[in-house]
Amino acid sequence: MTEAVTVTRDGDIAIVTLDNPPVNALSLHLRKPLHEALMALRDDEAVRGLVLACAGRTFVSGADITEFGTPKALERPSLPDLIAALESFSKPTVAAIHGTALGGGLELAMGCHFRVADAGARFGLPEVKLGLLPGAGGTQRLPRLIGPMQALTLIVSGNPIGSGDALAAGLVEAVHDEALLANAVAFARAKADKGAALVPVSRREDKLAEAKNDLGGFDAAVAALLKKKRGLDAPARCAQSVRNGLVMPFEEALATERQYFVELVQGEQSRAQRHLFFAEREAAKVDGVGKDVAPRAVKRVGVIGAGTMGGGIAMSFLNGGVPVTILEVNREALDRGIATIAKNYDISVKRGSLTEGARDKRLGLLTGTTDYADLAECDLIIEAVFEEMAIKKEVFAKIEAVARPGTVLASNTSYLDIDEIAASTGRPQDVVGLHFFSPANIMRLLEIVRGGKTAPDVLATALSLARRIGKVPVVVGVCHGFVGNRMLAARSAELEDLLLEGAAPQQVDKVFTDFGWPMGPFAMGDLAGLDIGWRNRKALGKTAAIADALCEQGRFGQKTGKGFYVYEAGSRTPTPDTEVDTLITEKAGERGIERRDIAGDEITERTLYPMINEGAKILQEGIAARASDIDIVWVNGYGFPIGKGGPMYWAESEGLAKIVERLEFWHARTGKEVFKPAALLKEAAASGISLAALRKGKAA
Ligand code: T1G
Repeated sequence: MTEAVTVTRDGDIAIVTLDNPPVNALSLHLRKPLHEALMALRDDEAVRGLVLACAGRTFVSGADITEFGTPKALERPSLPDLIAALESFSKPTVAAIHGTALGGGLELAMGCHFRVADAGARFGLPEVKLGLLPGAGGTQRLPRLIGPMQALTLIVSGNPIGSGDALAAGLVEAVHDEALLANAVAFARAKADKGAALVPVSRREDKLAEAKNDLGGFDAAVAALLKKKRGLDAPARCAQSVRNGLVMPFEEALATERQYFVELVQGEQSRAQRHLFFAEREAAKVDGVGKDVAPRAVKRVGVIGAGTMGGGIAMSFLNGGVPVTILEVNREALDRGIATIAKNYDISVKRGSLTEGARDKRLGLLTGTTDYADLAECDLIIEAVFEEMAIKKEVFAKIEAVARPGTVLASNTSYLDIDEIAASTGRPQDVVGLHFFSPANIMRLLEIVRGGKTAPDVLATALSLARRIGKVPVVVGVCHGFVGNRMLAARSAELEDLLLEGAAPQQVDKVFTDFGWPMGPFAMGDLAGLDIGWRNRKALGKTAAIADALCEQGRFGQKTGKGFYVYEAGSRTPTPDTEVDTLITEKAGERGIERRDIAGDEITERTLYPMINEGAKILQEGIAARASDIDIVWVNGYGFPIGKGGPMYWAESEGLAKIVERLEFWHARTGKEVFKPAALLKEAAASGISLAALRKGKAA
């Protein structure tokens, strides 16, 4: 075990180097020796300045999240103790930052008088993503360095900024392309030689002045930022703590920040969001695909189909800097697809979320063709054509005819059997499912569908490519709908009957939005287009009384201005429509159904509980290796509220025994399969062992 803290000298400048792999988190075994070193160096007269640096790939990435909820987190010296020690120095202290200075790592660096960064460094306070707020002075010191408004945005979003933005904002004093440590030492020495007055960040007030005089403007900015954070406690606390710094003395605002932190870290939402943090990393650990399995090199990707999905998938790769050859059946379809991609980028440029340079760079990576032969140079080819097995097989035959040996052959199918597709080729080991979620360039989830013969290095390639383009990968097994869509079908199974029996679309949707979903199933159907489900049902010989009737009237949802709701011209806001209520009443009457008032709990029990039940069946069958993988699918693919940790995590807090009891009630009452409790769910409920523990990491 290397020393967590080493002190070396460059003349009269002391260099304190932290080394706590893999990301230099501020674990207790690091905090203790660091505090001792700082106190010794502070009083050492031979030392005229101090540089705080890190070994390994990154500067401090924050507090050690694994310590939260354990005595170690509370054991001193705490992170605030370390920062206080730094601020007690009467000689210049300089943080030398490479990699990512995040959370407590950035807070530690702000305890120094100065910060010097490597050009590739990134800076952020991502605590809000863990259901927390920066609890070691971040909400007080960052505003003093970059101003309250910029600090507010960075803290409430939790997103990092690069070294250029950090320099421009005043977060760092210098940025270097190389020789970071030597430059940091020279910076410290120059400050020591100059003998300039050293003002700790906590004593700097000038950047607060403007906001102090315009609290109304600040509050308006807060309101705008919190709009998208509905139902979450941490963002509001982050904003309140920054505001406290404008109206309270520093020490009082700091103490209040600590109080907010203690409240949040003990709260259910932070526990759920910390669960998701580790779950996302667990999901990338796949049976038989260890670090020894090297991914295949992917220099260019072929995308077949330039429609909504194909275009979005192409953009996902372009956004990650991966060159794309996109193919369509004819020039007109190809030009339309490429024009849509360009238009989407133009919209981002207009919104200010993309520079013109970045747009041009991404479009410069895109090549279009109508000739399969042009795909020969691609290392991975993914098809996003019509969801029809015969068509998929036809396309795979064409791909196989041109693809080099070793090229990965992927399908974006949402439901279909990857093994059947693979068996139609002569190279099933190269075939994998890459299920993107619409809009593919926005949604972070990527279901990697592992066929029976998919080679381990093909999975490694898919996992590595997912990370490269900023997607969250989850490896799933082959079944109809894999993990997400299979559970979505279970969640949707009762929707029609709930309407026929007495619920209104807006009532059902409100139960969902009150739960924390971005929208309810009927509004979602209107957004996606009711005609898609209608076409799928017809292909499967299935019917849905109300949705079919709406489609027969041409009410496809937002795209036609009417669906389950009506939409004023140009508006996306759903308005309940009495015509729909009349239609539902008519359909119920035709079926002799006596309509009744339906309580919210019943709606939850007949939608979310079958979804949990299907998740347990998926675990039982090994389609998902872990319960937490299912949580990652739903949070990143369908907007399951992060403050509830994902469906399987939420089910444990809801109580498995209660869920099983209610499923058995509805199963007895209706006889429907969707309510028949899964054996694994009953086992977990009866034994008190969590689903996570019962199925931890066991693949099929
Ligand atoms: N604590 C403990 N373990 C951590 C960790 C952390 N802060 N960050 C990462 N790990 C583990 C991770 O679980 C994985 O473990 C391994 O390190 C590599 O991580 C007081 C309270 C730094 C950008 O939220 O964003 O400070 O799976 O796979 O892709 O105000 O890790 O190998 O066993 O993600 O290169 C705030 C969280 C904490 C940063 C590197 N800080 N980390 O990404 O590697 S709260 C964060 C990250 C706080 C203060 C508050 C990323 C990374 P394993 P990885 P990566």
